[in-house]
Amino acid sequence: LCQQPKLIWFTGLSGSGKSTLANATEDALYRMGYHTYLLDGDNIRTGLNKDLSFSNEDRIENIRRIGEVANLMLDAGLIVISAFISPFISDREMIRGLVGEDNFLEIYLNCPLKICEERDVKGLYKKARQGLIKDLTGIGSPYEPPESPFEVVHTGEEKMEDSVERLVKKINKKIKI
Ligand code: GGZ
Repeated sequence: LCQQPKLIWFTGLSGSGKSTLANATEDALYRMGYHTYLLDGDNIRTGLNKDLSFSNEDRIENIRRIGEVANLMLDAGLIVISAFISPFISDREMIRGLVGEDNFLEIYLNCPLKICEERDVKGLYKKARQGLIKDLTGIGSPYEPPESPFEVVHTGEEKMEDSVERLVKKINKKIKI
């Protein structure tokens, strides 16, 4: 194997930039020759987990299944990147335990709710303020930030390219042989 399999776990609010950053990070690692796979809403919540809602119970099940899938991919030797809100500490800690402490690189996208709400790419925050969505994370449903993540990115302040460069350097030290 020419890489050390790791699970790079992005967590943060909707609109904090998880997908963008995860995609750019994967791109950079791929160009460095690493064999990567990105798990995100586009390939999980539309397929494997399309039966799940945004209730607490279903979010827990969502993250549990993603953890199991990621763990299989680690067995296959991949660098796995995931981009889910994953709002609960207990679920993220469960995955850390599942894949092993050393293999779990938790990256917290720390972005004020106010900025996520101003971006409101999908109009979800507006709908939540109108009462049309009751369980949007940050409004009607909690988000528990990591206590000691591998890295924190202030996506409301730092330029995306700078964040990616910093992350990739730090990740590279953990995955290179
Ligand atoms: C949170 C929601 C909700 C509710 C739809 N709460 O910004 P997006 O749109 O593209 O990404 C969000 C995505 C969150 O799915 P996750 O699987 O990452 O969530 S969790 O880890 O909590 O299970 C958002 C959209 O789905 N979305 N309704 N009520 N996000």
